[in-house]
Amino acid sequence: MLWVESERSDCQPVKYIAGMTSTTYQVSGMTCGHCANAVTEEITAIDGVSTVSVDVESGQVIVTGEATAEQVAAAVSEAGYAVVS
Ligand SMILES: [Cu+2]
Repeated sequence: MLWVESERSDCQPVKYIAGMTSTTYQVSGMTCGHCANAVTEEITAIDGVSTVSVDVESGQVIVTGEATAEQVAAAVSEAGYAVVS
């Protein structure tokens, strides 16, 4: 019979690595790779942003880092597009 460790530990799954929270935004108006690049560049320029992932077809922009929704919306409109949600 196997002995199974049942002792409780303080270990917990790491859900959030500090500064690495990712948020998904819905952006309207992007139609091609150029649009995606423009949005990516503007959002990447925000302090605290680690990665930006843009899916042109779905309009989804996934931002990893500490940017606020306001900062992302401002960056997206700077690029010429709009955050829908
Ligand atoms: Cu385009």
